[in-house]
Amino acid sequence: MSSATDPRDPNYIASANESLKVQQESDYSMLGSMLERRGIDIERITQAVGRFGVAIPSWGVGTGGTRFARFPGVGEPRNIFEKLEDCAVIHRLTGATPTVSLHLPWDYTDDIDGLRERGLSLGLGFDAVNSNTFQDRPGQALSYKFGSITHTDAAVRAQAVAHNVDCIRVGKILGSKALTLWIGDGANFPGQQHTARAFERYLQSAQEIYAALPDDWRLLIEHKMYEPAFYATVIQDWGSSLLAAQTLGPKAFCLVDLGHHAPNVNIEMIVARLVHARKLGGFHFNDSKYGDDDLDTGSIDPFRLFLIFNELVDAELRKAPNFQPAHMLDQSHNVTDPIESLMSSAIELQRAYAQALLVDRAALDQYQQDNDALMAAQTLKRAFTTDVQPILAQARLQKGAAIDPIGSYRKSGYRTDCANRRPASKNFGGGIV
Ligand code: PSV
Ligand code: MN
Repeated sequence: MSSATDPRDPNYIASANESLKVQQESDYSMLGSMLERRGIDIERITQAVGRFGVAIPSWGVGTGGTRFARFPGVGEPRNIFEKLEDCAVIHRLTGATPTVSLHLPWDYTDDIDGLRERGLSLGLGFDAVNSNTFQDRPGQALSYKFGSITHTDAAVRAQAVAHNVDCIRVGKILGSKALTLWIGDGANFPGQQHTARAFERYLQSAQEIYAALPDDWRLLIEHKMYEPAFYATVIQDWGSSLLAAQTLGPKAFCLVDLGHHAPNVNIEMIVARLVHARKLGGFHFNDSKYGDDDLDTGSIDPFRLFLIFNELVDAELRKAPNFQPAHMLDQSHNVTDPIESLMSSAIELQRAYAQALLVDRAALDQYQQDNDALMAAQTLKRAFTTDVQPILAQARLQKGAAIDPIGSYRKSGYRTDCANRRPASKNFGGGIV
């Protein structure tokens, strides 16, 4: 595609910004004056937002599906190199997604060095590597149908452990610093599995994986209440996850995927407790209405997202020990262009972060101290209802990204160009779990 319309080209972005700049500057200065009256320096918030980044899941740039069907999108990436290309578009336009999180074996390539180089040349780094022992690969010796690292058969466990160790090998070459361990192991029927022994087997296998971690790596343990196991999952909630992280040692942390809880669970409370335990390792951000819906972040319940960020900002400001959560998206896009959904989600995270930074924490403390429930709630609402859009756009503008990422992307014609360059493939990797 010509550089004049290539969304990865800084000149294209600069020209797309040209017509929006005057309005942006006026909106930004108006918001700046309003915030000044509240004792807030807008530039400080803009700088913080500019530093916020979230990793793109490599599997997120393809069209997802449900258990019923998948309707492929046009111009989908067919391999990890093409996925990186799409991730670069997202990062250039938003300035908010500097890293990619890989999923193996979906993203296996013989050319890991080449992949690292390609990432570098596109301005992308690599975040946590996700292992996959929840499905079988063609030619695999033993099946994961009845579990992987918690399987009753030691040989299956060894195979699954070896895969995780291989993920560390790949991640080391790429410059990753974490392995995310999510397993689908569990039971569909009461009695199918000895629940205590399954957890003991988990710890035993996880210890072997943990032993292979370099000193500067972290193991991120991801829990999920159900699916694909519909009666009991081995690491079903943050309790099991925390027990495992505490048993394994200082390099093990808990990862919170927003879609992995029972309906109505207070996720911000879980976040606060994990911060307290010094074991909050990171997030898989997405949104949901019913279960693990993997909808775009902030699309269903932006207030919940804000409340999570309220806990994160609180922890950041009081310099909570061991607090360095990894931010990653984990979404499935069935009816939208994945690039647009991922851009929108990255922006929603920055929005929630900016809003949480606006909370008047001194006032909130006092209201809490005085048991003034109404004013405490109002203090949060005041921050949440502030339209921070000009801050988000300004942070992008300052980084050479787009004032209007989705509008600029649409005008560029990138997707049509991909449709021409990437004929439809039936073999796009990535299931929906
Ligand atoms: C499981 O539902 C999950 O959230 C895990 O993070 C997987 O690695 C990912 O989805 C993709 O299937
Ligand atoms: Mn996840």
